[in-house]
Amino acid sequence: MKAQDGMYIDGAWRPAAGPDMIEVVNPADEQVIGRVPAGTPEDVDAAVRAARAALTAWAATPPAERAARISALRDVLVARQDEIAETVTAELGSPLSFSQSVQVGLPILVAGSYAELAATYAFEERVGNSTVHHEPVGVVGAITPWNYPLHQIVAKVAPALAAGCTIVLKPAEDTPLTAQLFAEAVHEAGVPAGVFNLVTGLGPVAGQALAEHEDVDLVSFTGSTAVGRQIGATAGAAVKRVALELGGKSANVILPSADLAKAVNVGVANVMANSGQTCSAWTRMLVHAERYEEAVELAAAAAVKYADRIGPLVNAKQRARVRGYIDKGVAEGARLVAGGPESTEPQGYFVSPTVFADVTPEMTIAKEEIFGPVLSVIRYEDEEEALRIANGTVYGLAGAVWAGDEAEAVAFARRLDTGQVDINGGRFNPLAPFGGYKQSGVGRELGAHGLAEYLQTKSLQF
Ligand code: TXE
Repeated sequence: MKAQDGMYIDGAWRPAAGPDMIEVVNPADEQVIGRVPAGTPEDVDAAVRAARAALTAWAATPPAERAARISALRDVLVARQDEIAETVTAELGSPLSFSQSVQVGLPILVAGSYAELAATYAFEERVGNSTVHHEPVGVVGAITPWNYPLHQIVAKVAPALAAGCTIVLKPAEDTPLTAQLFAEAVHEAGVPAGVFNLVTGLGPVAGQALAEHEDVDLVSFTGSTAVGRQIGATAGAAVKRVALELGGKSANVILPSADLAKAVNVGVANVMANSGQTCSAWTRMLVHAERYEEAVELAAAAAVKYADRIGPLVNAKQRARVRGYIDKGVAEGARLVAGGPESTEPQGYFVSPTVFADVTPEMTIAKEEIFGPVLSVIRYEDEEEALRIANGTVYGLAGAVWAGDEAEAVAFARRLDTGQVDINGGRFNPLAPFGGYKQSGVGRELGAHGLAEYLQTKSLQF
């Protein structure tokens, strides 16, 4: 695979400060497909200085012109979508059709929505005798994970550009090639030098240097709760803005009046998509006792069909982690009805689509984010118990409610402590805010709420 051997800083690819490289591995066959430089604090510092130097001019650029650059960026992503999808598949392992439709398709929609929002957002408003100005926060440090390599980048960079911020991106070390293609697209789109900068590297080195850099005004992080906690603490100590999009353990609540087969099949598809490496995945399926066994059978049958359709997990560490959870599920007494810790593939970091029945809310697999193709089916006796179980987690990122009547599902969804709920299946909306209640995070991405994360307000009274 094509790989740049430098960092994209101040509008050009520049040699990295240090000699170390990171190997990029294809998780489907465990072969090395490229190498990118491992950034040092020196690289991060150079990128932050470039972003700072570009800030005043970009912040003063009329929103319509910023919108034109984001629109051009979207067009380049469209023009290069096949190449990007192939790269995502090579370094993450997701099937090519999924890379095309979701991994690249969604960020194209998101970029388009921010081109529009940048042009139409009320950056200035009159409130009583005041004028309120929504101004860019400043230099943004964006740290992104590997599970949706392009989407996670676009969900931060597009609103930051729209707001008039400048950016330093540190993408996940597992998927840096997609990030390099994104940097090329930014360049092709004519975004001025220094407005967007890319430093590849390891989390505890380049990521930490960016999160701790004193000239970064806002850190926007998506990843594990453990690292998010640390970044939040560092930002708190420095009194700087932070946005955290962390883990989830979302509930798929199937109410007795729902179309059971549809709810179960869509629910299983949701968990198996991207091999379960989705923070918003509906990993706990809640079914009424009366239809519980029927649901378990449907779920097991549906899961088996994904055996030769899902990709591998991103790396050996994630596979070991997911297998560890499956072993724990068995050890704690859950009933394995599909899959298991092993895979049928001779090579690659595959795990079989797995379904557990008789899962109770106290079990580890019902409490912790597994981040693999593993579904827990949980029984409830009445609606109040379903609500207690659904809300009985430290997380609150997403979820689903199914009922025969939409109003019934909506009423239940309003009682869930979670940031986003799909009613009877739902449909992706790039303008709907996405983010966590409780320990799933701080702040929102997407739409006008996502843009507001990158703004600070100034009021003038006269
Ligand atoms: O995450 P990390 P990992 C969850 C999921 C998964 C687990 C571990 O449960 O199993 O996290 O995944 C950078 N300072 N999610 O280990 O380490 C790192 O380089 C600054 C949920 O891959 O948090 C990468 O760019 N940055 C999730 C990013 O943080 C640091 C998506 C995420 O990596 C750093 C991914 C440090 N000290 C995992 N350490 C979601 N919410 O979608 C690492 N990083």
